[in-house]
Amino acid sequence: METKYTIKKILSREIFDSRGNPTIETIITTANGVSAHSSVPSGASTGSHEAIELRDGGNRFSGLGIFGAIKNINEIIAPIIIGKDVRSQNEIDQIMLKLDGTENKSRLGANAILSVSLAVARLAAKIEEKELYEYLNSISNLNKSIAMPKLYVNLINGGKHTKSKLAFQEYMAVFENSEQDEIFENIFKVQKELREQISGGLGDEGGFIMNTENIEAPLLILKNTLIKLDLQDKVKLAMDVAASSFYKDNKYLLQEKEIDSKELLEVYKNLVNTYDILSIEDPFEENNFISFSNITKELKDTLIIGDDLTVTNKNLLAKAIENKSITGIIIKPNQIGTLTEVFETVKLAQENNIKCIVSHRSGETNDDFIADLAVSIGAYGIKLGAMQRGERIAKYNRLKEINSNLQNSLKHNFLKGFRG
Ligand code: 2PG
Ligand code: MG
Repeated sequence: METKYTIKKILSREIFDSRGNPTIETIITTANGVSAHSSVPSGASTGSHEAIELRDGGNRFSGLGIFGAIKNINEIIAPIIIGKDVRSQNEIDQIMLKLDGTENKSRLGANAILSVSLAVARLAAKIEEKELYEYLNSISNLNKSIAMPKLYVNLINGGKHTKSKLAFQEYMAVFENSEQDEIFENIFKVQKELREQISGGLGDEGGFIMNTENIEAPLLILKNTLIKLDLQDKVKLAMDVAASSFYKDNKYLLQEKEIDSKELLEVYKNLVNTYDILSIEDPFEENNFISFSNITKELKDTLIIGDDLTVTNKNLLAKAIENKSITGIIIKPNQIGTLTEVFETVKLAQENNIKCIVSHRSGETNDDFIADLAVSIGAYGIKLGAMQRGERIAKYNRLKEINSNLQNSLKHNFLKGFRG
């Protein structure tokens, strides 16, 4: 029997991401004519164990076309999913996993599958008249309540996100999760100050480009800026080194020198001694669980975060837990391909006290799903780039909106309680 929850139509089309590359937008409509959309992002420094992003190859858009993935949605996924109840997230995700039938989603494409998975969730929330973060929390099967994450603001871009010689990919300032209005103003102040000091343009994630290969220079400028603005007690620093991108033949190429993992560990120890570094992401190349364990053991006060190491995959996370390789994990839906699997990975992380940091990709759309996702799982943090490019701003603005919703409902609950 058809109800207001019955999926009636699924339509995908080509749109462009923030690098101007083709990506997918999917719009799903129910029997009563309500629809919701989603679109998928794309990485530049992708982990080699990520689920496959299906691209057409050939000449069109230098091979980056996604007509094949769109065809898979419209001709293979849609006929099976149409008629399902939009609230059956798990069932729909499982059907797509079965239809694909591969380990890494190479048949249908993780980009195709994810766009359907996320649009289904957004549509169900809409019909249930719930905020997306509330709905996600209710289906996530996690023991965490909703909460605002710390903001990881990527202020200086290097690595594969620029053409500069800076090997480390991201230098972030981490703003604590209290007093959101003050936080947004502090981000504004820091960016304004950096704009005065750095003459380069902006990288893929909206952070400034510094004309240097000195990996310490960004930390120094950030430290001095925070001191100048009297924010040194409220803001910590963090890095995504993305070490696989400067690793070759067992060596890391840093500032024109080849070093091994032991020497690289010494580099990190020195930096942590000099700067207030809260976390280091991907300090070693993506297959080296042992070097990750060594740094986790040595730098007890610094979070060691897996991204390319774990690629939001629960089996790789289990391996990282077994080896005590990390204390934090990056959660990127498009690394794994379905919302159900995202929740499974988050669950395993939370059960093992591994901090979750939800993250955008360097190639983004204006879709703000990850803001709701981060709040829904009570994530420790969220990575959204700098607060100065439209596709990043979309997510900051959604977080701001969620924050005022939460504050209003707190007030509301307080008043209700007060009135008895
Ligand atoms: C990362 C991401 C996002 P990309 O390495 O964490 O910052 O970059 O999307 O290019 O993989
Ligand atoms: Mg990373």
